[in-house]
Amino acid sequence: MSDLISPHGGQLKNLYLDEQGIAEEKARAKHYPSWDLSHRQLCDLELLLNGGFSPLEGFMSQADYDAVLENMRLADGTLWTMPITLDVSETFAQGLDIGDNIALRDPEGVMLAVLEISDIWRPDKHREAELVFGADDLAHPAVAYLHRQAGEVYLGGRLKGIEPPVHYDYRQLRDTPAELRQKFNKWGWKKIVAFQTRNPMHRAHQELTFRAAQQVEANLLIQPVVGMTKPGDIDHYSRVRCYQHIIKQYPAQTTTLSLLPLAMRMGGPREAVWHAIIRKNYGCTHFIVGRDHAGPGKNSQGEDFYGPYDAQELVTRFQDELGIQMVPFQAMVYVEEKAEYRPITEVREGESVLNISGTEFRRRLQEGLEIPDWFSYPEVVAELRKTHPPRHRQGFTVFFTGLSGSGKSTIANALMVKFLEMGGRRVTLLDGDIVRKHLSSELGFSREHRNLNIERIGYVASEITKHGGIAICAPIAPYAATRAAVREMIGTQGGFIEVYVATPLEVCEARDRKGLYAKARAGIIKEFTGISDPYEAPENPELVINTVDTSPDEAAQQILLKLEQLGYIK
Ligand code: PPS
Repeated sequence: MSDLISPHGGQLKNLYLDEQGIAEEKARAKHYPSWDLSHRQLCDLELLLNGGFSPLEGFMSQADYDAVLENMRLADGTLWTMPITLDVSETFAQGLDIGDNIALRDPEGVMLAVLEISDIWRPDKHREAELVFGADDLAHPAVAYLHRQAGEVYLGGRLKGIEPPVHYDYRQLRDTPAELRQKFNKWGWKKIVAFQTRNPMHRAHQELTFRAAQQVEANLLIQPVVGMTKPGDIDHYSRVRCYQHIIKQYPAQTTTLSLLPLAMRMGGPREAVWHAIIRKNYGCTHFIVGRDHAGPGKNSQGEDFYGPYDAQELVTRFQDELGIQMVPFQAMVYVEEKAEYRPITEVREGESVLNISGTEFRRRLQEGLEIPDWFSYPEVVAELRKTHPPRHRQGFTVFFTGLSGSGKSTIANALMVKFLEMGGRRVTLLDGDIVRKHLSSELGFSREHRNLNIERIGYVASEITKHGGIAICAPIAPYAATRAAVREMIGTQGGFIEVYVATPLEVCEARDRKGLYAKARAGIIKEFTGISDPYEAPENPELVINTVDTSPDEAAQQILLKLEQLGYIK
């Protein structure tokens, strides 16, 4: 382990062991308990080991954690605003002691580092949420992560690095802090202004970054986050292809692109200070902080978590001790008369200003509407259109739910035929009976088995949807929570249309086409939905159909009209 000193950015930690150290740790590791790192922990580990999080030398001790929460400083007083902790489950923590070593592994089981445990504690997560993110509100992605995903126990201690996490994507665009500093030295770059982003860049971003670089007479580093960003963001593969187009818009030799494997917390002001420290570690002298830096959006009351310039204010407060200079920026807008971008504060009276918000931009993508040239570059828009086609070219799932004998399968079959007649997308029918034969033949009708059955259907349907096809599912799916999970899984891939076939139990029972209700009443079939097992009716389905007064043909038509209204068919 060594500290690298460089003219760029001061002291840099390097927590990797030398060859001999690695061989020794590997030999000892067979006796160590192993912890499989989550995606977020993998991101944190990478930046701890390569010095991106200098001066940290491991996951935080309880003293550092408390000091960061209370004072935005480590226990020794060094400025640091974000807790970097290793959360594990109660089960894993049982039997661990201070002084123990644990092997930290990637999802394939490769040992990346060893943690020498110095602290074990159970954090008060409500306090952490309040102090770090300003609100214990699940609408904040990091608070939701804290309560829903993070383990109950934190382990602190020094790290001994074995090897960095592997990345197969965009290897030529990934640099460690030491590598980037070396490049800057080699290129003769003395002043470097860094730009952080988690979104595709359009003209306004190009203008803003270019002006920032001009203003401080510095070279420009575009350093987008490719670790974890806000749930729902555009995937980093698409974004990086966009950045590769954008980079050509700057004068040659002045600007470079490098990817940062950071797991963002969307922590606004605290996150801005943290980002600045990281950029200093990467050898930058300046850092752009714009409007609503690392903002998480609205809280559960519909209000912004942070003010638009809170981040700039907090960075200003620590400016003297940060060791990197903030370049604050106002929002850029397009001045129509002048056909140019300008910070909003420099717009003169009478000038008309054009702007397209992120939400409006996504809507236009989704609906295949025009995106004007003044807003973005045609190459960037084309790239995003490839991975985010308009709704009428996306896949979708029609998910029927309802009692046995309610008419789900009949309507599903009628609907499938209509889709086939229309052509365009491939169609797969996942009927209850078909699925139970091919995917779930070993399952019965307990709550656990039913849920498993629905999860399997959901998984297959999400794959079909992802690939642009149509999945029609027609299980009973009696439990609301499982249906919600399926909606969530499929909704990120394309459309999800829940159709509640609300035929009353008496009607289903009177029809009793398979003779199952009679058997259920006689107790021959146990756990029968509606008779001896529950059915939780959907509260907000896209469509409700009662087959008492609706024929299968009419029902199929209603669904087609709903799909048309939502934009999935055209
Ligand atoms: S679930 O709850 O969604 O997993 O059920 P599903 O896979 O749709 O299977 C329902 C079909 O299985 C037959 N069947 C039963 N249904 C409900 N409860 C019990 N105990 C039961 N045992 C067998 C029944 O024919 C259902 O078919 P449909 O098409 O719904 O009538």
